Amino acid sequence: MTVSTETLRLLESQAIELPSWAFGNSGTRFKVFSTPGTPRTPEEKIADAAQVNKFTALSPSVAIHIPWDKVDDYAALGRYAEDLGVTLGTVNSNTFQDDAYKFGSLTHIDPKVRQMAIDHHFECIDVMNQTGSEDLKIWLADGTNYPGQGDIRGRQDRLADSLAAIYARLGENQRLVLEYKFFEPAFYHTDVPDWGTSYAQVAALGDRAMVCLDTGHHAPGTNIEFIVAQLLRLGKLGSFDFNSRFYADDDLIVGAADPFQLFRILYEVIRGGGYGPDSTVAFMLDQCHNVEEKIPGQIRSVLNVQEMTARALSVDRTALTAAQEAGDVLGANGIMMDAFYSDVRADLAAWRESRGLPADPMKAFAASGYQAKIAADRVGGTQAGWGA
Ligand code: LRH
Ligand code: MN
Ligand code: MN
Repeated sequence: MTVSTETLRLLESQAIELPSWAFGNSGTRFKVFSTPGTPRTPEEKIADAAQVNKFTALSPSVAIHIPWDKVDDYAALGRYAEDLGVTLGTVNSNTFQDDAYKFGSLTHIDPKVRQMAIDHHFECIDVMNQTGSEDLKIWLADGTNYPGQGDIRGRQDRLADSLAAIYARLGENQRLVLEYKFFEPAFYHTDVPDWGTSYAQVAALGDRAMVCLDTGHHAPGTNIEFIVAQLLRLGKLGSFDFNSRFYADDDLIVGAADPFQLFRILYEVIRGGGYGPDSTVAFMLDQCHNVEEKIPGQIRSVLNVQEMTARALSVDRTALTAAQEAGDVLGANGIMMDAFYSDVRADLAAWRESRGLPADPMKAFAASGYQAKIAADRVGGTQAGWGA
């Protein structure tokens, strides 16, 4: 047996939130391919997300994006989710699709546009109050394309003011998580480009403001696990948006492009106290499935996180510390690599079965007939796209 009983015990409570938008059709700026059975409503997205949890017991909550998941009655949407065995999690704001935000949202030079963006966040907080969601996630498309286009410093000051207004509206059990991204859609400068800016902005707000780290939002070659270690050290790592990338913000299946990077990140999460029942770090996926099937794409993703967490938990930390203290460079590296190369799949399959879950959730979902059923049932209406 490769996986220890202690590791299995620690895996029991693992929870990875799914993004509702992963179940809609998505693509590149060249083409969006549609898939039979793609959800047409927020309810159908949640029903698909519930399938992932049914076969893996790994994803008990679903993140929503407003207005993509706009409904009349959010409390009813929450009850609908609960009937399917999941809850509604993070509420994501969206200030990147309205014409009014062409030159920015929370940073906009015009106070009327800024207020409109702040009001949108107030609306998101109202949604959270109805769904019982604890996290408001803010990602801004704000930025400029050309040097001189905007006053970089002034935009930072306006961002601070806008965030303070939003933060003041949060309830006692609610948090604000600020996501950073170094480019796109703006190409010269982005107003929250890196963890340092996000940290500076949230640190000024208070204890319930944290940083969200999306693994696809860094320049190639960035040492992401170092950022994880630093944010945990500072008590400011709020949440992850997991995905993987080869080139830019590819939003591919987590662990697909660079499994070793995922291992290193999860090791630092565990090392820094960011994993387990006492941690407040929220694990989420932020992915799009352009050419692969969406529900199996999400199942594969949560299993990748589970497998890599098992490997990261199995690092012999006592031996590693001893090797580090002795200056044993190759010994220390060997301990990390031993854990990374350990194949945990058979042990995890047996463990799943012992808990009444399918040994192979991918196979079990394929055999369930759900995909064929939704393809037959969901005819008419407009399929949800990346977003709505
Ligand atoms: C921005 C982002 C952010 C959005 C999501 C749809 O690239 O990662 O988290 O909310 O994509
Ligand atoms: Mn993201
Ligand atoms: Mn992204």
